[in-house]
Amino acid sequence: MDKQIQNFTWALFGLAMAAVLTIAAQHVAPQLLMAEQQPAQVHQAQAGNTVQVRIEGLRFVPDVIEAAPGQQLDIELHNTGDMTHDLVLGSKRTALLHPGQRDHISVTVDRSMQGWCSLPGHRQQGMVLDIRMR
Ligand SMILES: [Cu+2]
Repeated sequence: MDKQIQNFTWALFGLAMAAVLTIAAQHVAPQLLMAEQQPAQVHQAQAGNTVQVRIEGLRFVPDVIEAAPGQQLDIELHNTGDMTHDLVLGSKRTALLHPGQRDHISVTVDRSMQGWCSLPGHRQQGMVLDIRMR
């Protein structure tokens, strides 16, 4: 083979390998993160009290809130991470929160439901908040 064509072929091969590794890393990394995830932190919501929820990395803490059916849930969300996040819960959603920002939402819960962060990929990487009935 001509030397130039050979070099070009190797360069193409290198690019293809880099692309494959990049795609593989994007698909495998979230699973590795999930595997290392800490156990759920459960909070018992009491009527009339605001539940303080922090964002740490790609996680809501607590990430499980137990409430009574029909209870009004007041959530104060504090983004302590270093990326922008929000929380979608039922028909409500917080503002997009930059690092350090807070917002408050109130939702009346009558069934178990799941909230999540709407930023691309965050929900898929486990950024969810489970509301359970007790
Ligand atoms: Cu997020």
